[in-house]
Amino acid sequence: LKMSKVIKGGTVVTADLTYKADVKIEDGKIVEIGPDLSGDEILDAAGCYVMPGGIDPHTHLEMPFMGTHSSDDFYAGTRAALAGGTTMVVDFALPDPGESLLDAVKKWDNKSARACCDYSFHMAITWWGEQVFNEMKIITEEKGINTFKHFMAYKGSLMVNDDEMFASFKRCAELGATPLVHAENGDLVAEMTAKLLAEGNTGPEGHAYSRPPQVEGEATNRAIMIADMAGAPLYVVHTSCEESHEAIRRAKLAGKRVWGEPLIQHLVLDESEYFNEDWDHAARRVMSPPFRNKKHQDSLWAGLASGTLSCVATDHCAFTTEQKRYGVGDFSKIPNGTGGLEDRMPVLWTYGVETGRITMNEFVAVTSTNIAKILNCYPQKGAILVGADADIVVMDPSMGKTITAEAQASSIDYNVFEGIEVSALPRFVLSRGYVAVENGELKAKEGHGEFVARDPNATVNTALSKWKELTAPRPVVRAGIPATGV
Ligand code: DUC
Ligand code: ZN
Ligand code: ZN
Ligand code: ZN
Repeated sequence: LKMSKVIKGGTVVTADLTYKADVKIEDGKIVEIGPDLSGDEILDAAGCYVMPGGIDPHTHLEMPFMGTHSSDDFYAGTRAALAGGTTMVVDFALPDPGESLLDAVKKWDNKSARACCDYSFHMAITWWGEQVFNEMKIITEEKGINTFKHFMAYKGSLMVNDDEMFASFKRCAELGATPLVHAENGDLVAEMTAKLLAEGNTGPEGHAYSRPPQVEGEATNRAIMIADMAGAPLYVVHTSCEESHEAIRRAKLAGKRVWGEPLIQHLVLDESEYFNEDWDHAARRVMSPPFRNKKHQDSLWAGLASGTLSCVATDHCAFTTEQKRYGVGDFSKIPNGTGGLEDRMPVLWTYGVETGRITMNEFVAVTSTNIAKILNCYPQKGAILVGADADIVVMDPSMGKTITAEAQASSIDYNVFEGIEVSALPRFVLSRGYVAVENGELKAKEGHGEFVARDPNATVNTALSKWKELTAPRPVVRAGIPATGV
């Protein structure tokens, strides 16, 4: 006899429906949805919303970066995820320049063995050559990775140039993969940084001065046009400003498959954080892109409501205060990154749903369902449907808390959302049927997480015709010799 569980008495909320129903789970999958279900174990969801578990499409766990490693590894990071109702994370396998993509996957396989929730990988393209071209096929067809990330910033380390991006985007289109971009103009950032430092502007606020919205808007627009020529769709990570959002809106209206991903940090925190007199306070909030002003925040919220922006992520890349202090006297040496995995769902609920900026169904769409579709793992993930994985968050709007670093699962010594009150928290979180949060108590299990393989995406190949059209042989209209001579 199988052990079954029933989530009882709650309101099911999906990206398109809200209705009262019980949800029955066996062998890690949803087996029945309906009224008055019975089972071996009952999880009382009275007064709660039963939603697909969150998917964070953008994390950097134990990432080698800026002379150090991000502090939350797959164990600490996925515990934090589960504590906040996120049941799947997508991290970036990052080859060193010259390194085999397959070796990078092996490294990330090893790191992720400790994961407490399910996970997948994007593959970063940090260099270009025949080997990368060839290995992209193996990565897509045999390793279950159909997304490739390109850094347009971090000149001298992770950055790729336009010709490399163009080659990689064309390869993505051929393979049914989706390119991702970190869109900031790396050349301009490098120049701005050098000028600021030369003028003695060495504090954390210099980081924000060096990366204004223009560098993001320019790079976003450039990546969109390159993707369009390559016949590939495009996913723009951490869209933080109106300039970038505007380029994405324009592309969508022109019929291009382009998606934008605001971070919970950019939706809620603003640039005034960098002008705090406490160096540590400001440095802890240094990330790329930097926090923006209220005008940009309003733009991002409007994008979520209208559907021009698709997914809310964290870019979780946590560094301790000690690591942040590598940048004392030179902001360009402050490791870039902030945490957020544990807080994304409750904070978005509080600032989005509670305020009426987005509906509950839109909340589910932008925290889970939309990205599951883009990544091609829907409805295994991102759905409350019979046959789907039982990755479920039972949100309780009668639970609340003040966010503190002291109570967090993340391993770092501060929290950028410190002091913020959230108005809903998970009563239960299920990871493929395993109860990882029970009545608010975290019971994450090391190594429970499994890799989610994602097949090539059929929607990508439909775009290939564009590249074929652009490269079709052109008519020779006239021979190159003038009739009368010159
Ligand atoms: N931005 C960050 O802030 N950290 C990690 C990488 C990135 O692009
Ligand atoms: Zn290392
Ligand atoms: Zn980035
Ligand atoms: Zn990132």
